[in-house]
Amino acid sequence: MIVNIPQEILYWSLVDREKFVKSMKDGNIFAYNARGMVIGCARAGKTTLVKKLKGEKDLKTDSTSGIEIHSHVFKLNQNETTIIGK
Ligand SMILES: Nc1nc2c(ncn2[C@@H]2O[C@H](COP(=O)(O)OP(=O)(O)OP(=O)(O)O)[C@@H](O)[C@H]2O)c(=O)[nH]1
Ligand SMILES: [Mg+2]
Repeated sequence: MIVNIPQEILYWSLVDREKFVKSMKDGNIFAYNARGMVIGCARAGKTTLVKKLKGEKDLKTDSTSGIEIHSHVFKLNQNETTIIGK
C-alpha cells in the first residue's frame, strides 16, 4: 500500500495517477511526451486523421473552426519504438 501521496498527485487524471502507482510499485516508469501539428487544405481530412490515430470509432466530422487541441496517451511496445495501443 502506498501512503503519504503528495496532495498535488491527487489532482492528476486517473491515467496519470495509475502511472504514479505503477511507478511506485515497479521502481520507475518511462514516460515520453511528444507534440505534433496537422496542417492541410480545407476538408483534406485532418480531423479524421487525428481521430483515426486516437482510435476513435465515430469518424463523423464537422468543419473545424480555428484550431483544435487534442491530447492522448499511447502505449509503446517493449523497446519503446512503436505505438501498440491507443
Ligand atoms: N474518401 C475519403 N474521405 C475522407 C478521408 N478522410 C476524410 N474524409 C472525408 O473528408 C471530409 C473532411 O474531413 P475532415 O477530417 O473533417 O477534414 P478537415 O481537414 O479536418 O476539414 P476542415 O476542418 O474543414 O479543414 C469528411 O467528409 C470526411 O469524411 C479519406 O481518407 N477518404
Ligand atoms: Mg477539421
